Parts: sequence; C-alpha cells; structure tokens
Amino acid sequence: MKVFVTSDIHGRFDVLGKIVDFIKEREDIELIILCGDITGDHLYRYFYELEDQQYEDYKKLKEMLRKLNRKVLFIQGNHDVFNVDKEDNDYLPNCKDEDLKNFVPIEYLNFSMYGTKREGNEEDMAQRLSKIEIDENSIIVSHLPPYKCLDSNIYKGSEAIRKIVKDKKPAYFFCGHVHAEFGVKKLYNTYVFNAACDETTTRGWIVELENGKYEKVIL
Ligand SMILES: [Mn+2]
Repeated sequence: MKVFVTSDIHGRFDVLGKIVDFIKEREDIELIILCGDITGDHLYRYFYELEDQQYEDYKKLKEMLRKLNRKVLFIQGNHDVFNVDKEDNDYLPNCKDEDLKNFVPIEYLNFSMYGTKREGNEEDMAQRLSKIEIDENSIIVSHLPPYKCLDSNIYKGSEAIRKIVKDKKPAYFFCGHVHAEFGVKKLYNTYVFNAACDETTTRGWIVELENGKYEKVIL
C-alpha cells in the first residue's frame, strides 16, 4: 500500500489545496495520513470560540479530502483542540478498519499548552504508552517525534516515545510537530519520517509500506 504522509497544515487551506491537487494526479496513493496540527490558531476570548473555529476548519478540511475518494487517517496535534465527530472513522483513534489495524495513534504530548487530556510530562507519556499495543508490524502515527530524532533543541521530541521505538521496533514511525526537521532517519529498527510542512513549503512523503521505498514530495 502506498501512503502519502504530511503534517502541520495548521488550517492553511492553500497548503491542503496543493496536496489535494497533487494526490488527484497520483492514483497509486491509497491512503493519506495527517500527523496532527491540522487546524489553525485563531484569535479567541473564550476557549469554546477556538474549539468552534477549529471545528469549522476540520469540516472544511474533511470536505476537501472527501472529494479525492481515498482513505484518510488523521490524529490531533498540540494545536488541535476541536471536538472530533464521534462517528468519524478517519480519526485514527476511532478507526476500526481491519486493513488499517497496524496503524497506531500517539496523540500524547510531553508538555502543556491548553490543558487538554492528551497533555502531560514524560512520566505520563511513559505510563500512557505502556498501555498501547505496539509490535514490529505497527505503523505509528504520532504528532511528536522521538527525542533526538528529527526534533530540535527548542522543540524536543519525547524520550518515552524513543524508548518505545527502541523496545517495540515498529515498522514505521510517522510524525510532524518540528517543522524545521522534515526528514527521514532510521532509529533502531524503525524508519522515522518527520512530514511537517513549514510556513513556506507544502511537503510530505510517499511511502510504499510493503518494501520501505519512499519518495520526498515538495509542492
Ligand atoms: Mn505541533
């Protein structure tokens, strides 16, 4: 299966538009993966106003992707606080699709920003990750990168995630969050892809899951 992985669209519909146009031409891509921070930061006085504005972004984004007629999987990042529709099977934590059973979401964060239940510290992360089933066939979709792997000194990845990669040896690890560290690296036995777009570049990776072949996509 060929997948297109991207991250950190941050509610920029021009960026998503470029991705949609690209994928239209690429019938070989079966699945689109978004590693979080999909909606925008908006000015707000009350938290619900931010949730509502991001919910609008989320609906618009879904509508744009729906026209492609491909499978989509997404997770939320540290900037996403909108309430995902309960019936939304594209949201990886809700997905029950048998062909996608190897995909594992990690939405936990090792810092606090909005006080959501996904946030915490490294100890919380370690506790939470210990409850997730991960093996050599797993394809992790995470917002945060592992510590010292496609992260930076300012935006540090997670040590607990790094330990999970070392111990469980998942097949792939897709992430974003650290915009400047778009890239691919082998960490222990796992290919780690940071798929983050930045303020000026729309980008991602095409990965053929069966054989590990990958293609960098800069739009
Ligand atoms: Mn982020």
